[in-house]
Amino acid sequence: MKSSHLTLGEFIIENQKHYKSTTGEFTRLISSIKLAAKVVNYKVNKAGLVNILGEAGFTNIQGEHQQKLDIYANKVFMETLINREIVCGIASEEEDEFITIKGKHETNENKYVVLMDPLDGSSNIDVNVSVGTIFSIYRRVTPIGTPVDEMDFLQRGNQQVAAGYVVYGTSTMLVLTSGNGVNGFTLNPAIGSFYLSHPNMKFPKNGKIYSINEGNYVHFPQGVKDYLKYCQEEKEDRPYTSRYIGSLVSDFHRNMIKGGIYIYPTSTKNPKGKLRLLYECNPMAFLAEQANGSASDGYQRILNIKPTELHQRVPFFCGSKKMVLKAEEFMAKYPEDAKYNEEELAEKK
Ligand code: AHM
Ligand code: MG
Repeated sequence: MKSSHLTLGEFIIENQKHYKSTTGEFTRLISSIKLAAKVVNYKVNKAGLVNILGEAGFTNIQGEHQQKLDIYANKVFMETLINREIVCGIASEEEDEFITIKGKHETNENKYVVLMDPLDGSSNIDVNVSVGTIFSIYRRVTPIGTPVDEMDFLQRGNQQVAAGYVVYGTSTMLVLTSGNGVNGFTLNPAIGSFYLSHPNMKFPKNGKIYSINEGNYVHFPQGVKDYLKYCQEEKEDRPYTSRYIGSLVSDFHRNMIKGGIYIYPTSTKNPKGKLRLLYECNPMAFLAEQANGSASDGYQRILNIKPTELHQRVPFFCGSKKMVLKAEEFMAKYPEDAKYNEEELAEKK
């Protein structure tokens, strides 16, 4: 079968054949995410037409304004996963606590937990700029049949079974890894199916795009300032191009195709960074590594960080391997800046 004729469903089934002891649970889980993504896609694309734009008047746990579509997307993903009883727990950027999913008879025999950012970059919706959904899947560590525990969610990113994102862009794509490379599927809206359009996606080893909110420059740590100066220098293949959408999924997607680095560092305004380890950085880091890229907090591999809380934030440097390495070289000159989460670790001890 030609790759372009392969749907996401068929692709998963074909690839499941390679795993022994498969129960079909994973296939059903991805198919639920796919379904929820199609529902959200429909709504996102109608956003200009219906009265769904604007802030809903609530704030999430981080005190940020939630847009109506955030709430909608959260509800759709939650309900789809809960109603189909295919996971035992869910944690979402939009929920204060994780959700335990009970089975019909109060027991739940499922082994996966899902963590997600249902609609990332939602401040872009009002201006018709691409947004995305990010998800991350782990096998629970507590016994099957018992209620899930926080430790099922606070696993290192290197334990992820699968991760992916949906970008609601000029076309809608679902990009997925289950630890065997990264594949991109484009939604054919006429038929409602995702087709394999970008098999085996890879970051170019090096790139010429840097993506960062430079408006925060004065608040950045010195290592980041030095790296930015390096990007702007007239030398060798530099200056690089600056491209920042302000929508992680879209910035990542472009950089994976063209070669580049995305940075959301610590700053005096956000001393631990802005992005969340569990809902944003870990899944994107898993995808990046599976696509020959790299992801770091400036000093260490994102996927090795031991999470201490659900809504933990970390600085994020992600993209083409050589660019991330270079940024780390600049950061290494300021080792004291690696201690951004020390106080939190001390509190946990
Ligand atoms: P969100 O989860 O509240 O949407 O925030 C995450 C987003 C990322 O998609 C994006 O890269 C970043 O925040 C933009 O932040 P800023 O406006 O500070 O540059
Ligand atoms: Mg987000």
